[in-house]
Amino acid sequence: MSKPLSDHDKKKQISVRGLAGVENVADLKTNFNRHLHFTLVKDRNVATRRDYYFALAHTVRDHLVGRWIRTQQSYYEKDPKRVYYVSLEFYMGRTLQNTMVNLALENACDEATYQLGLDMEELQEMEEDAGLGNGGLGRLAACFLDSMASLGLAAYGYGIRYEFGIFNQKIANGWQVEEADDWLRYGNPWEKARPEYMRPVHFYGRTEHHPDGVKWVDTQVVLALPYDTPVPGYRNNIVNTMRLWSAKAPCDFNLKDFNVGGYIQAVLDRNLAENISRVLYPNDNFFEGKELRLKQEYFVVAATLQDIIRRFKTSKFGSREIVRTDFSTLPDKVAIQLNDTHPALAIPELMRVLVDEEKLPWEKAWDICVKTCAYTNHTVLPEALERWPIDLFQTLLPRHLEIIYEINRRHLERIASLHPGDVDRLRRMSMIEEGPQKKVNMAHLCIVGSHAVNGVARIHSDILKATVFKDFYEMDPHKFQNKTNGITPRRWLVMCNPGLAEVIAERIGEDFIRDLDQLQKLRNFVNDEAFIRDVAKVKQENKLKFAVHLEEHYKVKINPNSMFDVQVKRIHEYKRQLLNCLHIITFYNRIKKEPNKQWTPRTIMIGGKAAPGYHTAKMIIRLITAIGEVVNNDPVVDDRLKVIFLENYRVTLAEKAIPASDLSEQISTAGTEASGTGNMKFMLNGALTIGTMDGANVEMAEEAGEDNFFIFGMRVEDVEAMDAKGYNAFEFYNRIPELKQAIDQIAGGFFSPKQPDLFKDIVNMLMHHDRFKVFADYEDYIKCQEKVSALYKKPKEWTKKVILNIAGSGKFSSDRTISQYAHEIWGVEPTLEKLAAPDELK
Ligand code: D6G
Repeated sequence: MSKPLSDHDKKKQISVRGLAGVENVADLKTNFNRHLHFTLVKDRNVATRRDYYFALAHTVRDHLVGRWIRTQQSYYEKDPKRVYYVSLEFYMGRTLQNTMVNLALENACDEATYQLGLDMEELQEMEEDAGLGNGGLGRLAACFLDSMASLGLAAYGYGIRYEFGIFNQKIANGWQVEEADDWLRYGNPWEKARPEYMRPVHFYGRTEHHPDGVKWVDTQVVLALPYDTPVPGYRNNIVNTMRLWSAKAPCDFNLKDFNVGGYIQAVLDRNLAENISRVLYPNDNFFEGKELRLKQEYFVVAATLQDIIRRFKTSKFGSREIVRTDFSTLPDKVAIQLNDTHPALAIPELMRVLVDEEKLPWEKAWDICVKTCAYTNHTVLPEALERWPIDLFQTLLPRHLEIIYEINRRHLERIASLHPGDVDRLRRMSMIEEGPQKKVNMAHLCIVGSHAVNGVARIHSDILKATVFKDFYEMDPHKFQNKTNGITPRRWLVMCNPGLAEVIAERIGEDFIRDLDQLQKLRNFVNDEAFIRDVAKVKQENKLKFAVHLEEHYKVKINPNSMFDVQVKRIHEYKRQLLNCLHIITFYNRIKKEPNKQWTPRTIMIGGKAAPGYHTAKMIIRLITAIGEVVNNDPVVDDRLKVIFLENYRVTLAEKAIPASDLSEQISTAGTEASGTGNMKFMLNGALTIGTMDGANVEMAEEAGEDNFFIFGMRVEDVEAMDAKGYNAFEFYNRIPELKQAIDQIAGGFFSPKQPDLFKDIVNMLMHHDRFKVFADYEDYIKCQEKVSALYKKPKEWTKKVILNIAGSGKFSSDRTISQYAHEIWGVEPTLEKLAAPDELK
């Protein structure tokens, strides 16, 4: 009998990890040692594990450089239409493994580090996540960058280089505690500062109206310093740029005025200007009208537009130089995509540049602006919509406020001519909201200033047209589109689940990695015993690996044969982690009532961050940990139910948890989750979904077949009907004994014996003012969970449904999403052609 393969040998056999040619490995080892010596200034006697990570990162980075320079030069040579994806968030996670995957270097690096006596996975664990995002919106931007590079688009991501990303979540005595995310402490090997491209950004001041135009004067200047990060396409030699701006005070900051003796104070005050890029606002789906946030939003837009216009005006490569002065061709050369309203100021800023600086007539500038910009809406929750107080605008951006007023004046004039006398419509559609505090409605500004407005899943785009943006849809129906979100199969399959990628590749080849629709071919294997076995085996291996991580981390004994039932996403009332809690309690009570019944064991995991100022979300975390304390220590339950709160959920933890999950919880109230993208990651990685007909779940069920999807709960129409009638939590509480029991336990201190009224706010909310109608879906959810448990008892049937889900997940590749943006909004052509490898790599 041959001896079992080591982990290292197993990995080597995986073809999707790239070839480990001997020359390649020898070069990698040489370069690794060279970087350890010259870049890290260490040798093997003193090097730490982190030094080795950095040496490997620099070794891999070297392979990007030639391709990066070449790609960017080709854009100057060929002068294609460029796409600018502007976003306040880019939730990138780690970069090393992703780079190795896209450059086919993974096996070679693994072999090289192995020969050097190092464990590559351990080195990878040293990399900090680039956590410059809150959740779905920021991760979507990161997936889009991967797809845009993989599809050969001349695209850029533009955002802010926050010194502190999303906070690190610690759980102390069951409560969330925030820690600052000092991700740059040890340096970032993936970025390149470009001080030579620094740009000024103006704030405050006042406007002067002269016969020859408007001047914005007496402003305060902050410099925007760009840091470039390479974005490699999947094995096509293309490397695009993500450019993040960092705020820098000018050298004469605060020193110009009569401040004799104020030199030291002036230098200390540089912090004030540089605070602009200090920290990411940690709100998901929630608007907080803080001045510093408005500064961030203008900062990224003003710096980015200067770059866009510079590239538009001159395209210089060697002796060839294109100089453009006619701005009417701007929309032929530039597409600007606004990731939510956060970069909405791009619209008035572009108008300011075209009218005040380039001296274009208003009408012409407006036509260019609308043709260039497009807006993606990410939510219909009213508390998330940006509505900035006029006073803030007036002080910080006086010229932009004037421009918005003028845009609005013309907009209202048009409405008035279409609907004479309809004053209420004018009020509803205005960009300026009257009231005790006047506000600018940024969504209205975006719709009017863009040629395309899209939602992020079919149901969401339909809701936009029918409700929040109904008036706008009636006026300009041609603007409204849908672009169902997607995820990159490189990170979310090949990288995080190589075992599954490999068993798929063995059946249908590797082309599915660039063309995910090919997963459909797996339908042919749904009755193939060997394939069913392989898929189930990979899942079991992933679960065992994750169980080790959990046992180390949480000191709980995990039953690896239990169903891994996972809900990971930001903590939010509308996402209804509380409904999950009610199922846990119900399941617990049932086990206690009939301890000898054959229950399907579950390990239920919930993870996610609560915005630091969101009281209810923090209490939900406390409730989950409290339930865990009782359930996990109850000997009657034993290993049939465990409840784990996954601490510090982030991109890197998702990459470990999702491939190990059996059941994906996507249980928001219908009509509230715009799309979701976590849902897609689970589907692609072989979990079944229990979910409501909300967001992209609707299309996922359609692709997988409703028989292979656990759908429950109210549809949007039912929610609307209930709203019309009035939702009454007591009806459900009084009618459903198990629901009553669960609520009474929470309210009576069963899970918080030392502090019986700990959860009074949550209970009060659920009983009296629950906007998201948790109780109304309780009964159907519990019944649906019973079906899930029954199916899990039949492993083969379960895995067949898993296969049909994987086979149906091709639609949810961000390559499909980006191709649709390219054709239907940007007017550019995606390609799977490869760029020639740079000379040194031939
Ligand atoms: C990246 C790579 C570098 C290139 C630069 C171009 O930093 O090789 O020269 O982008 O920047 P722009 O001229 O397009 O701003």
